[in-house]
Amino acid sequence: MAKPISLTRYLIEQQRADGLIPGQLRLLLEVVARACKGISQAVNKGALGNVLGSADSENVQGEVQKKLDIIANEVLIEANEWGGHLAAMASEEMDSIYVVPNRYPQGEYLLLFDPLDGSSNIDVNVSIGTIFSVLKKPEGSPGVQESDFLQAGSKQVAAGYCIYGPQTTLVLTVGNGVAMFTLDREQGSFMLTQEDIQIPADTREFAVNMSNMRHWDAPVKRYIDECLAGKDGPRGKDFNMRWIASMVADVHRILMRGGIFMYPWDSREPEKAGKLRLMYEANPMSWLVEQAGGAATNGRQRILDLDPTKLHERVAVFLGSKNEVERVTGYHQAL
Ligand code: AHM
Ligand code: MG
Repeated sequence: MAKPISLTRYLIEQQRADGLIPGQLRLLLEVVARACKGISQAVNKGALGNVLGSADSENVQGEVQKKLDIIANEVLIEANEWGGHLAAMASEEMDSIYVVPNRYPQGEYLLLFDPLDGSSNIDVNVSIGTIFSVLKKPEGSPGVQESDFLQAGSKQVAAGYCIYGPQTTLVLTVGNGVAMFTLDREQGSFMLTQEDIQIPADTREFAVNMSNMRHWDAPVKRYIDECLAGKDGPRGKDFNMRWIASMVADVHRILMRGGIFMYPWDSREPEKAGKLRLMYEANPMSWLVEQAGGAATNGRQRILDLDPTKLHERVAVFLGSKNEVERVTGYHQAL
């Protein structure tokens, strides 16, 4: 059997092979992975660590924060602020950007994260995760502004997530495919367990919160109606449904066996956006999915081409198996 490869060794080999990972970025990814290990420990302790339940606070979106939302946010900031690789961070759980304090050296990267995705699953012992995205600070601008973060997803230099499930697994791209690392708890290291992950272009499985159906736009209703019609309908095949309500877990399943994930805009939203956040959720997941041969759109356009106008922008999301994403996108464009 081949010798197991640690995340550290994988990143060093990538750095040597194609220069996609400069030294500072490698350090950044190692630090993010270390922070995820810390979050994983807190998640595993659950009630024994007094980490379950709500805190007495709301985030900028007006959502009640869970204790673990806050703990995960702090772990990521504390791990990343002193290493000299970052200029600033932005998080789903913070109103504005967090500039690296000037007692530490400033690096050239920007880190964005959803520290604890799937918050509604924390207290019920269902998989949750951390999603992250890395951008380069635009050259020539002094200091760091929020506007430095407003870059299209196609500008990401690294993206990934860590899922805290039956295993703790880190999934990563730096632009040359998707690799998966499983946490070896005895060693305390992430070990490479799958490389070059590919999403099949066709699928018989969709993931969407069906309880919102009456609020959807016509193209989404049409797509789901046709799936539900099964083998006697226009699609000529039966479909299965899964909805974990943790984007990390739903996207992880799609990376492992295909499927389409949808969080469409619905008519209760005044802006034509969805629930999910462009910078912390949609962009990193879309890049991972595209790197695995899948597709990701907001129903009309490729997500990675969208120019963000604000940090906490929301977006409709359709991602996963290419032919299904193209089909539902085509239904929107045909309107
Ligand atoms: P969160 O970041 O506050 O946890 O919210 C995002 C989550 C996604 O992980 C998941 O796909 C979605 O919200 C589930 O929403 P719903 O409860 O409406 O089904
Ligand atoms: Mg989230």
